[in-house]
Amino acid sequence: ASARKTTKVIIVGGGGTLGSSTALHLIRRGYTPSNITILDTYPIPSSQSAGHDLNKIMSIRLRTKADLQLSLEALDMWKHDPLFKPFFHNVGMFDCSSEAENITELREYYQALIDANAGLDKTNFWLDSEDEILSKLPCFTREQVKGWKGLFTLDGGWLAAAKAINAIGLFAKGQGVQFKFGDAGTFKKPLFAENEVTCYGVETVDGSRYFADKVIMAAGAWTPTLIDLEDQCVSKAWVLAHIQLTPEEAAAYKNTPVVYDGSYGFFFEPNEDGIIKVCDEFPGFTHFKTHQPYGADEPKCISVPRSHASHPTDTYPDASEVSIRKAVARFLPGLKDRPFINRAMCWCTDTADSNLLICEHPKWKNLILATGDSGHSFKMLPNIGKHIVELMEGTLQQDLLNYWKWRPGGDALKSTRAAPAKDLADRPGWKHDARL
Ligand code: FAD
Ligand code: FSA
Repeated sequence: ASARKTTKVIIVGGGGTLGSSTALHLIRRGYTPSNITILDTYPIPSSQSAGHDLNKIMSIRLRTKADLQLSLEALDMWKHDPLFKPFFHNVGMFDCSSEAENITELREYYQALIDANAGLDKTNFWLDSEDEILSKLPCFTREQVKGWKGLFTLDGGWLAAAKAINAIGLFAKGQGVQFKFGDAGTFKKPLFAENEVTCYGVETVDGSRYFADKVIMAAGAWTPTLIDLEDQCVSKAWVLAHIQLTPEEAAAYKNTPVVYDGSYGFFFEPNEDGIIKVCDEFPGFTHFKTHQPYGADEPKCISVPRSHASHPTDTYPDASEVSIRKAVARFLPGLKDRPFINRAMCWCTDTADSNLLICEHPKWKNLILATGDSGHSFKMLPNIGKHIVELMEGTLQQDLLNYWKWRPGGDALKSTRAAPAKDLADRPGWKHDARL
């Protein structure tokens, strides 16, 4: 406990999802807030964080072996923790399809949830008929849901994502955490003691130097561009679009569950301003460039994010417009020709097996990686920081240590997705200025 009072921690990317969660759990565990420094390019909630969004899906996922534990912990905190509760819209979620193969997979997934022996039979239901589906989705038409089947979960819904990170930021500021943003908060390189092994701080782009006992690298999709991760993470963009509804239209969709179909994408009920977010589902876009992260002997080919925040005039590929329109036609046929008011790309970083990468760097003591979100980690905002702090303190449970260890090899370009990501440079319609 006394070590917690005096240990200094720097969180690179502390304005984002995993980083802000880490700051919260350091404070909750008794670290002295003024010994915690959050560095980020943008003020918290960082506008280039993957979590800087109207909404994200919450549901129990079983994609990796750690998912059951992590999503049950997260669900409990989204429901009951006073800091997070206001941001969970527990409207339910419908995972569905009308394709035989996908329906079989969804049934297996439903069965796996029941077999997990976590009481999930009380909150998960198989919807097999149009009537059952329409009872949960009254804003859909019978014609529209013909042949659909799927899993309805009461544990699901959506998270007001940027607002939840903002709430952590306000709490951390109130407690006296130190913040540096802009060039003063943008990581340039780690700093090492004379033995060249013990990391004791960070230099930022403006030349400032910050010193600490532990440095947490939680820079999301940017992490592999900052520190050589030996190809364990490949950063990829996904896309989203917004549709503006009138107040009358929005009222018709109020409290609609999140609807997800892996062959199309997903959408969320309108927010308080009548805005609906729609995403397509696909294996992501890379942006490969020659780049030398710290620790690499020479420049290498790395997928480098280009954030919407830094490049607001960038477009997305024509194919994205087509597939998001297809999702709108599937879920919201009455709005299929409605203009999109915002389009954006949002960056995550995949590992080969979709497990996170949360470990001390094998070469450098006290430099801790907290990344490899694999495009599904927002839902863990309330609890992931607890495990990052456990790793830092050497008390992380053995199975999580093993899933999240340094593990070069494998194919992070494909990861556990249907196909490898395609590069933005080859995608017609992707327009951007020359600046990186
Ligand atoms: P981020 O939240 O992106 O944080 C990284 C931080 O590092 C940022 O704040 C950034 O500004 C900062 N940074 C970058 N470079 C530097 C530097 N040089 N110095 C200092 N700071 C730096 N997950 C779900 O659970 N449910 C969903 O429904 C869902 N939907 C998604 C939809 C889309 C379109 C996308 C793209 C992702 C979605 N995700 C979802 C995934 C989720 O958003 C991510 O897994 C999660 O937010 C990643 O968190 P992170 O902390 O690793 O990265
Ligand atoms: O339930 C979920 O974890 C949804 S994550 C949403 C998403 O857009 C993915 O569908 C996509 O494949 C990528 O991982 C980004 O996040």
